[in-house]
Amino acid sequence: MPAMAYEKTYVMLKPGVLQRRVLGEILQRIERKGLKIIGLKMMQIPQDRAETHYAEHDGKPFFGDLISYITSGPVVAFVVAGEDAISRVRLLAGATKVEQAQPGTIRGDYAAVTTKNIIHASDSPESADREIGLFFETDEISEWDDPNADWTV
Ligand code: 3AN
Repeated sequence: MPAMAYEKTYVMLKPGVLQRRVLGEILQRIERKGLKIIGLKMMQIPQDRAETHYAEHDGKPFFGDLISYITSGPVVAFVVAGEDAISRVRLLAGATKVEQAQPGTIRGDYAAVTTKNIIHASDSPESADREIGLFFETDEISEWDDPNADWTV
């Protein structure tokens, strides 16, 4: 198994989370896992930034729906840090396609439609750097000392 690495990842709860009043439940799953929230905000994403964020999907049949959904209301965005944070949040999130998302995962438990699959989480260190830079200013991220580090590393 490759060595673990301290990572930061960009996590975004899509519109629908606020309307459904499930923000706390989803955030709790990330905190309970022992990951650290080091950035947190609510925002309405402008169209052009949404297109930059999802640029790899430009031209795919679901691109228009994806952009209109992600800009349809406020999202709640996080920078999450911890050992192997990228893959751990992806595991908590579950598979992209809702019909493959296992019960017990966030998508498996909260999403019925793939385009509206409730959560975004960076898929690589390169994506994480790019996405954190796209949505967070440096002074919006606060690293903090963790007195519970013995439980999480
Ligand atoms: P993930 O969010 O799991 O990294 P990506 O990057 O392939 O998955 O897809 C980005 C977003 O595009 C997904 N969260 C989902 O909302 C949407 N999406 C991806 N594939 C499809 C699809 N086949 N049909 C509809 N929407 C899709």
